[in-house]
Amino acid sequence: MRGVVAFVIAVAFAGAAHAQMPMPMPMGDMPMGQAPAPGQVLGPAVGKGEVTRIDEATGRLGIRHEPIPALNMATNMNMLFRLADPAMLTQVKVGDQVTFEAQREGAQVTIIKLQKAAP
Ligand SMILES: [Cu+2]
Repeated sequence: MRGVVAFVIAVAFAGAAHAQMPMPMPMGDMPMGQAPAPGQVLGPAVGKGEVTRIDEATGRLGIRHEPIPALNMATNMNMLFRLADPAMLTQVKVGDQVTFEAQREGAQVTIIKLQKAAP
């Protein structure tokens, strides 16, 4: 397994070097912006955006959201959020406009309140 992982990383770096471009930022556990210091929690803060993904396997919700400076996310981005309550996954569908409250601890951003935006 280690060998496979090393191989995949080597190929990814080779590809990036060849293209003379940085590796693309993976969606999910690595939201852009500086993470708070260990143990420090940012927020909760209000955000809004559009649901892009319902990930039942991991219990996460993909949202393309507007900037949330209080959570060190200063640009629009499409990312996966943890959910304080897994039942939130069943309350929305892809394409819904939502508002939410989220807090950030390290790289993890967790939605603690989720609401469909008024049409
Ligand atoms: Cu974000």
